[in-house]
Amino acid sequence: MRLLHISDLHAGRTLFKVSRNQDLLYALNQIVELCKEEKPHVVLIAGDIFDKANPDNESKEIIFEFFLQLKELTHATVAVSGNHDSYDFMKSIKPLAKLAKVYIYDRPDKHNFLFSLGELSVACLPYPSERIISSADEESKKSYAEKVGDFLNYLAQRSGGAKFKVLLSHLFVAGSAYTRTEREASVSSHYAVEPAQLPMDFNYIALGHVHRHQRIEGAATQAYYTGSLFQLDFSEEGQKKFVNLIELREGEPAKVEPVELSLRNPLHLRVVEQGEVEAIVARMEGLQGLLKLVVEVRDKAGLNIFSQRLREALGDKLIKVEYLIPDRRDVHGEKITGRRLNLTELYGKFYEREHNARLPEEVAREFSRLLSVAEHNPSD
Ligand SMILES: [Mn+2]
Repeated sequence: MRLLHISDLHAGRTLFKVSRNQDLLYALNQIVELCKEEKPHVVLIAGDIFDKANPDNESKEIIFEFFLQLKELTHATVAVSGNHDSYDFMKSIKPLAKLAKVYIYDRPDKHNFLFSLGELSVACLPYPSERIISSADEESKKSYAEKVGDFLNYLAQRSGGAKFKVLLSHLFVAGSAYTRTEREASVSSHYAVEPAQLPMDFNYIALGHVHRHQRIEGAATQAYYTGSLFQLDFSEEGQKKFVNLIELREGEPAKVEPVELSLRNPLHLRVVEQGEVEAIVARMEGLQGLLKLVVEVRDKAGLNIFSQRLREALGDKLIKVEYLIPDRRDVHGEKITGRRLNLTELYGKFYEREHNARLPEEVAREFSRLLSVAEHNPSD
């Protein structure tokens, strides 16, 4: 039995008002080709299919077209809602999706959670919102994470006697060393389910929510986040993207093979000093993808012309320019204050005051990266 696990498609995602649907299409085409070659019996989609609760028409077209392509290549696709998906919207597309052999589980449901196909059963836990989890277990004073743990056990106990059992869910599991930025930005420890709470009854656990590909350490069975299909924002700069091929054989642990996706637009964040536009452009020329520049301002008066020329030279590749203005004083040594400073500038000033040194490029870069995580919250 062969499965393909993908997650976090985020159709309709934008970055500084630039649509990322071409990046998504580029990934989906690779997934379709992979299905042609590897012929998985079932495709698992672990949530965040759409980026917004009310998806735009283009995004719906892309997803429905993808579903139709999968219909020809697999026996079935099983999908759960993520925290970005609207339960009601996902419910509304269920009947038509079924015609494409895509079986959607729109919200946590103790009666309707099990997908079965031959030797395989898939227990589905769509994103367990706090509201739904509390109403399912009103009496209990347990924490959110404990209630989700109970829900998982309930599903494990009722997943029947199929030869191969898989859990498909969109939730946050604590304890991975590789998810710090995502976790700090978008999920608190309150929402973190411990790896030990993942039931051992499953041959494989297909997860969505965290955008970096990783295996869950400390889980009793093989549990993976496959992560987003393309770099969603600058916090994911440098990250490679994957989907998982899974081979299930009786009496053996699942064989998991991550398959790397190529990226249409890798993201790049660079800090540059205001100076010769041509020199900066030359440094950026080799970069394929989308670029955000943080400019250390040297000549405020020339800034307009500078950024205009920068935009002309770099074109659509440049999607955001931020300015870092150093502390300036007038002839009496008084600070010149003009417009309100942005956060990067404020941090630069803070750093200068604390360390009596100019903000180093690496630190500025890291600050800008963290800021971009916060601005695009919740990116998971
Ligand atoms: Mn997501």
